[in-house]
Amino acid sequence: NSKYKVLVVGGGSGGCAMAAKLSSLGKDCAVVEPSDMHYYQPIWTLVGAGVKGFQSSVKPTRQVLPQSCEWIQDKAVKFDPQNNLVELGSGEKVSYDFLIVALGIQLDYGKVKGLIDALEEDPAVASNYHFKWVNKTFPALQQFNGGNAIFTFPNTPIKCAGAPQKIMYLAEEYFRMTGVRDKTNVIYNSSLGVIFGVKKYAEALQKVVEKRNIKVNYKHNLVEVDHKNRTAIFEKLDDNNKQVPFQYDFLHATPPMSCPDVLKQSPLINDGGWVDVNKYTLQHNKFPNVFGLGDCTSLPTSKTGAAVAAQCGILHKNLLQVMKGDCATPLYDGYTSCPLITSKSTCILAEFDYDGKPLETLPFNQAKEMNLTYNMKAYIMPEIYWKIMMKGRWNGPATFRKMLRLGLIRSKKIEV
Ligand code: FAD
Ligand code: UQ1
Repeated sequence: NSKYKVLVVGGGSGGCAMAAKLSSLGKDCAVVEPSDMHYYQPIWTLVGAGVKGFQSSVKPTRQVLPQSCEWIQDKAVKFDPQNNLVELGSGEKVSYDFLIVALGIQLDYGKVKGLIDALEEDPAVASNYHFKWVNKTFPALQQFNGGNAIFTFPNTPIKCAGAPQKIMYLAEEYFRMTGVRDKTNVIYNSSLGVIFGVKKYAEALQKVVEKRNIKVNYKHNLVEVDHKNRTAIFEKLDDNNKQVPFQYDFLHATPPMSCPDVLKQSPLINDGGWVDVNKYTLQHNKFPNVFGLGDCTSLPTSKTGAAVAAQCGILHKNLLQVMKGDCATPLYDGYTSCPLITSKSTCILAEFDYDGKPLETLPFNQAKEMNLTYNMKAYIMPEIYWKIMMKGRWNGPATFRKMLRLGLIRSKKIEV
């Protein structure tokens, strides 16, 4: 049985970036990651819309993980933090001095009755959230010939809370291009009661749905798909969960999500079911040699890769301090970002903190649909991800934000 100074469990966006930051530890750092392939999930929105190829989202894990660290290609099946042990699928137990938990969020497609069958069998049902089913989205849009195009948002926290509506805007634009928009109802059925959680961007998106003639039904939660009858059944959360059927001709489903089962069964989670970390330091609330990162954690911010980037910088500093025997002091402000693509050439770039206060990088109003922010999302972010973040050198845009603000204050363009 092996032992490592730092064990990282999960080698996705967060795990891989942290392993790169810790490369000076050499083989004293190991990453437990079962998948051969590493996916840049944020580009799946554009894969679904036929703008980017799926291949642009994939690289072999071996190429993405730093060569310095040990890659344990297996999954964690049990966490035993009292004894500093993680058990692997192989039965091996790995011990550690410090643990970073970065397992991401689990996609619970099975919780919607008939959804997996529909995704497997009905060409008109797709889901950008899964590496397999994201490849169905564009062919389904191409085959669509009018009728009801329905987009769903589940009744759980999800990663990238903007993604369920981004694909809708791209599809709506595509339907206009292919000439079927006139005979199409574009319908957004969301479990939430608002279009977006931050007021500034919600107001802007509200205008977008109105301008684009999109029908939004709030408090509608997808519970069943009967693909043989092309019917999606929603429960109305504000009307005693009354079930209402919707006929669909295209369905984009965002599945319910939760913390991975292996964590739910461990002592690492809180009552809400997420890895129980201090929201400022990312250190575990019960096990001080454990840190949590990204989508599997209790951090009360929107779950995104951009948030993970900012968290990595804080976690790294705090981990080094705790390794030296000091307290964790650098504090995470909850920074997160969601590039809300509204067409093949425009984007609303939401950036905000724990309080839902906008924390915008660029020196102009990012709630406006802009081509610049679309280009950042489509062309610059993937480069930042593969070439900077995966090398351990991207802690989010805070430095640029501060530099730009300072520059503008000096030239008296903005007041503080
Ligand atoms: P992940 O990157 O998901 O990594 C988790 C890793 O853990 C995986 O590699 C998995 O194989 C591994 N794992 C799982 N179980 C085990 C186990 N038992 N043992 C060991 N390893 C395990 N973010 C943005 O910032 N901007 C966007 O525009 C954006 N758009 C998105 C669009 C879509 C369609 C999707 C799906 C996501 C989008 N995101 C976006 C979100 C972003 O991809 C995630 O928030 C980010 O990847 C989270 O990083 P993570 O390290 O927490 O989890
Ligand atoms: C970001 O940092 C990031 O990580 C690389 C993303 O991709 C996952 C993003 O989508 C965004 C928007 C950011 C934030 C960065 C800037 C420059 C606004």
